[in-house]
Amino acid sequence: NGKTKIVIVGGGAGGLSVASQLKKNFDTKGDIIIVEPSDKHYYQPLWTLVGGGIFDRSKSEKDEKDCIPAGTNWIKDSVVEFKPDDNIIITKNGDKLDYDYLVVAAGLEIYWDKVKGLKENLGKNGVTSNYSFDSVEKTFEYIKGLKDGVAIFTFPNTGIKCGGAPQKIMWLADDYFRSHGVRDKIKVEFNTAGVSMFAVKKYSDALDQLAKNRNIVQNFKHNLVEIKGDTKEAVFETADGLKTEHFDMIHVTPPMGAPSFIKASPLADPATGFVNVDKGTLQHVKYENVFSLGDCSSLPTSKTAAAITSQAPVLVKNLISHKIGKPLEAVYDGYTSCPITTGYNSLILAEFKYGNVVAESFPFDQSKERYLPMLMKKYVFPFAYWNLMLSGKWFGPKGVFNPHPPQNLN
Ligand code: FAD
Ligand code: UQ1
Repeated sequence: NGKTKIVIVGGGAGGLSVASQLKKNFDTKGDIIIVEPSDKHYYQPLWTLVGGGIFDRSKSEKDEKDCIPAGTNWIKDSVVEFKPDDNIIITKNGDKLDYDYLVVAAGLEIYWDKVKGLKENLGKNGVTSNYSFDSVEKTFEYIKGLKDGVAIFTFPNTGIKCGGAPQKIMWLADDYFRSHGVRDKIKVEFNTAGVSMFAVKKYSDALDQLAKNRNIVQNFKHNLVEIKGDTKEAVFETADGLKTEHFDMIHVTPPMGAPSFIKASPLADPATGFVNVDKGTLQHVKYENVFSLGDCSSLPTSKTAAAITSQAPVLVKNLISHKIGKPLEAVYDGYTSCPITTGYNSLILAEFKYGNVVAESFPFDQSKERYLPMLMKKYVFPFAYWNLMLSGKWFGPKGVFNPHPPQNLN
């Protein structure tokens, strides 16, 4: 009937950006449907600041219904199966939905079970994590309450969303301990399964120097495998076998990866389980009418909301080009950004693209700690997210410049 039916899986940062940009800039002459099971939408980047006691967690949460772009349709259900050969998805309620185009933006799954004892102790016995709305408030409670002892911050042996977040909260805690006169009685440790502080050398070097200056113990190739709540012990896999350490508080970044329903589907990259898309066009490598962006995609860049500001316009442009029979010309360069809070008044703003090539927006050296980007993290980015990005008007470093020429689909 000439109508184009676009189904978007996931109403998070990526799904809603795409829905809004499609709706705003193109007359799709059809339906944009968002399948999203959650009543709530979260601005997860705020969780670092909530964990640091700067904002209340309620500021990171809105009702999903108030975030769904006008003129699009929300189906409150979750997808359990993809049948891309038949252009169908199947939902938990048992409904079959057909589509002309499918956009997959279902985020990451957090594997809380993969660290023994973590689920049982989360929010208790000094064990916390900024990686969930439910536990994030405990982080500041434990930071505030610690007067002496050992504070451990972990990084898992999987890829994660926001590669800097495991240490952002450590730097905030270190600053808090200092300004409250207890730092010399607390040992602060960064125990990472990785081999460096950050994927990009420029920032990694700056963070190594900072760790020296601020007396942080860095333990590389330390993978958290177990939490013993009653004795407040953490067990790490290391090159020399298992190592048990006592903690008074521990901030855990849990292992995470592709959602299982994606992993088990024909859309998955067999190696990683993520939706297997072309790293430039964001089109699926096998199914031409399937696109993906954000954390659940195979795009080989650091998974952030900032990255989505560059991915969404590329996806939308290419989807429309495909629809009108034109070549897919928009190309994503891998842009991503990680605002690393190094204290309550300072931040290192990492920005880079594919190949870990530095791509900074400002005319100063962003690997130096500064106050201005901290103000952006606290006020500009949350405002831009809620008021501009979710409604299709924020393009990251490009600001509110709209890269789409309006286009009629028919
Ligand atoms: P999400 O925003 O996670 O959305 C996924 C959506 O899919 C969810 O609404 C979910 O309910 C839905 N879904 C899941 N399963 C299904 C299903 N079966 N069917 C349908 N829908 C489903 N990014 C930055 O840019 N800067 C930062 O400073 C920053 N800091 C961070 C700090 C922390 C502590 C965390 C946790 C994240 C941080 N991020 C940061 C990362 C950022 O939040 C994510 O990269 C971003 O939200 C990814 O968007 P997404 O749409 O891919 O996934
Ligand atoms: C960004 O655009 C953004 O989106 C709202 C963030 O919030 C999640 C960010 O953290 C960052 C770093 C950006 C990138 C934007 C600029 C101006 C560097």
